[in-house]
Amino acid sequence: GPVEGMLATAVETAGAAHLTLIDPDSQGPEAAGRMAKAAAKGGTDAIMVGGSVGAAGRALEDTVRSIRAESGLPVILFPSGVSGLCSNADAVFFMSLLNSRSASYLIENQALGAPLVYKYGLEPIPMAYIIVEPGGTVGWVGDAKLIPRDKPELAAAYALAGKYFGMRMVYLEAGSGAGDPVPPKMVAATKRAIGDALLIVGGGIRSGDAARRLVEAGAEIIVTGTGVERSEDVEAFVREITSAMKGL
Ligand code: 1GP
Repeated sequence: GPVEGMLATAVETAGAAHLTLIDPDSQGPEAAGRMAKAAAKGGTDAIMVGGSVGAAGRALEDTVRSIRAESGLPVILFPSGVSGLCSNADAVFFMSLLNSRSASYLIENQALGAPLVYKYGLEPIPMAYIIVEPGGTVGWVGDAKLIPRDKPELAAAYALAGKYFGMRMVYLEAGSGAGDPVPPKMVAATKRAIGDALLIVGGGIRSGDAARRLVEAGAEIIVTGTGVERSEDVEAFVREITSAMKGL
């Protein structure tokens, strides 16, 4: 699809891509639009919209509308369940939380959501979602059997299973606001395992140096949420991350 193709092209041309995560529960639609516009100026490639709690309904739709209008960037939904879908986004990370203990996050929400993805005309981007320690809110909500930080081979095994299921993207998640990002060794082992599938890494990335270390280890798409939300100067923060990680 067009959004997946755009991300693949960004990775091919710049070596890596950057996604800004905006949680509709953290600010109003107008502020979300302003953040997205500044992030676009800072070089982000697309906006992810989602959150574990309260990212649904009217707030979600209005946030997506404002982001698209202000930034001109594609919006990719990052849903925690069926309620994280809406009709005015461009695409959806159609993901399974592979290390969840709960059928709900492995396949049930996906089955209930699939007809809506079709009806809304959203571009589904198949993704293996894997949560690593400490895991944060999403680890708790998603009932994840967290991958220990010193077991890169376990992350790589889940990721390879996702690739064999046909998922074209793998997301290693440390949890929003994590003290430290996913360890570079785990990123490297995972990238070696999945070959041409795209590797997304997020959670706790707050500096250009951190983003660069992860890209050097094999990450192709870097996600930042909290850093953007807390930043006084969103454009400068995003520029720090994107300039450190692109063209390596
Ligand atoms: C959460 O990985 C993302 O799904 C972003 O994490 O908020 O720590 O940037 P941060």
